[in-house]
Amino acid sequence: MPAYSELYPVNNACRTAQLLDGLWRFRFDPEGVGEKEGWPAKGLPEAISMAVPASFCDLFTTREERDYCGDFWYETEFWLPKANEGTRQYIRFGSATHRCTVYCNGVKVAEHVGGFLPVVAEVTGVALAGQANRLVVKVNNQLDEVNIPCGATQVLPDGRKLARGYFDFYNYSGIHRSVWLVTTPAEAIQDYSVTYELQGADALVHYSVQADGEQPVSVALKDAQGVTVAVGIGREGTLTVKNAHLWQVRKAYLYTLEITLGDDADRYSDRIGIRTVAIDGYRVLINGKPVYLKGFGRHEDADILGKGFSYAIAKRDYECMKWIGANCFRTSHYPYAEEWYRMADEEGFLIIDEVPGVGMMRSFANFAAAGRGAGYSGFFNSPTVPELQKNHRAALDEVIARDKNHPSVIAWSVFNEAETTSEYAGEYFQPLFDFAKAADPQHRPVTGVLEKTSSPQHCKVWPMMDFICLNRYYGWYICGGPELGKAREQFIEEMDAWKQVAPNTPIIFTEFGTDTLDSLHKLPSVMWSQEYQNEYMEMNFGIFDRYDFIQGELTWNFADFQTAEGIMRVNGNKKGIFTRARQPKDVAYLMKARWEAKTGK
Ligand code: BDP
Repeated sequence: MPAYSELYPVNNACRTAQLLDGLWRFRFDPEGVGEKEGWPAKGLPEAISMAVPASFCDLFTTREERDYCGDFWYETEFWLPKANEGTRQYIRFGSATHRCTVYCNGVKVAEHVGGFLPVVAEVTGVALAGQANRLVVKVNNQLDEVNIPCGATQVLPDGRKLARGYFDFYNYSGIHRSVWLVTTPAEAIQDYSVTYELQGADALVHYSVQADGEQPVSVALKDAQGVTVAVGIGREGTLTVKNAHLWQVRKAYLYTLEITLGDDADRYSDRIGIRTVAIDGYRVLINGKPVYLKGFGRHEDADILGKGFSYAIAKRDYECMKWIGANCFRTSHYPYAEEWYRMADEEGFLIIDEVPGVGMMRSFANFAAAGRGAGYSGFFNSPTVPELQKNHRAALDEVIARDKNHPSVIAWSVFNEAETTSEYAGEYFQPLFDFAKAADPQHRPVTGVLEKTSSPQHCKVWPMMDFICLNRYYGWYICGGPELGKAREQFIEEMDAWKQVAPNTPIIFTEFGTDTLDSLHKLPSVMWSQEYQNEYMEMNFGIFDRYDFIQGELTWNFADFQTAEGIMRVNGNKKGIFTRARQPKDVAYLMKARWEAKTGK
């Protein structure tokens, strides 16, 4: 478990949560002089204003600022009312990409590595009531091979640094998610977890609460009408829910779990959904019933905001995903803002929750190498791998702590397109898979996402997976355009090989797609045209329908998204089913017709 509570901020009689979002002060620090010059205590000299939450990148008008790589600093102030004395106070960042150091009134209060999970800094005793408190954050967005996502930091002839990801999304950076000032009682509820068992029409909810001190804990479970349906006493216990309303795919039902410490010393409430997840042979079961996964790999990505969270964008995205008949998405290639999961809980969407284990193949265009099956760079036999593994494990630890109670989360994805063909990769991943399995109280399925080189014969990691995720681009990176027929044959050949080795393991396609310009129509089709995107999809659907053990199709990508510049990217990756402005390409209607008709297999 991370050293701090991952509980999402709430307001109630015992706790407060105040958003610190807005315009903060900001400056770049290319020489890394901030600490030496005393910025944590004195504040940032010659600062400009900066939106929080947002990526800083697309707010600027020069290339140097947009592509800035190195240290950069944020500053704001906050007040603690005098009435807060006797409480504990925390500053909680939804994320800071990719690593940060937090200072309050000049005192270092937290350091965190990893750009897509919360950072919690306790400021009790450092922040003073009845005065403005200075909050200064140093963030850094360099890439290397010991942190995830992996990449390199190149130094240009003029001395500027450039982040070069071994991955296909822009290295958007900044404070991407909301920042909260949280107060709790001195003795507080720190965490809770729930697991479920279905017994006929009833359900057992096993709960466990972590809290400071020795005070007794009690819990109450309320239904959607606010009626208490079960109560429990003690830090661990089982609630019996008669005639339970199950949380179902695209038909969510949420109960509220209310936790009380002592005689109202602290309270915490959360919405939970009663459901089970299991793999049975080649089927994925939710509440014991098979479900065929339909949906997307996505990105946190939008015009201007970059990777900054916006409820408006998330709302539009859920409406588009509902319209098209989807039921699932993968948080490719990193954990998303917590609000995404809370909304999925409400909408009944399924989530494959991925850590930033991406870029584990040394190449600036590894999507192309991976797509063609040409990748091998000796990535996992480097001396720095133990340090990488430590950070990778920490990300799994933190994401499971953060997301373990979401009914929407059905699986953990440990990596995307890692170089899984060497013995070293097997040694690297086995402990991570074991860890993820053990750390999750619900023991959800654990998986990873395989590129083309990771074939059934050569991949060392697929036997560790509860279901196998494949990214395949037959008809795009392999045999595109006039060779679509050949692509189909090769695709069948590969699926037959999987059938030989793993006929009883579900296979989920987690990527397949074509770059498509919404401006391009062509009869007959050419690659990049909307017509070709349709033909490619029809070919892929034909393959998916041929095999029983294919139990899901999550296409790449929900929407067009920004990447690094390059000759294979036209201002970003255009494999969206929707444009970056979230309007449907022609293929969206094809997918809607298929997904609305397809209820299972
Ligand atoms: C895969 C990657 C994904 C890329 C995609 C593509 O997993 O991040 O964006 O290919 O090439 O290699 O579009």
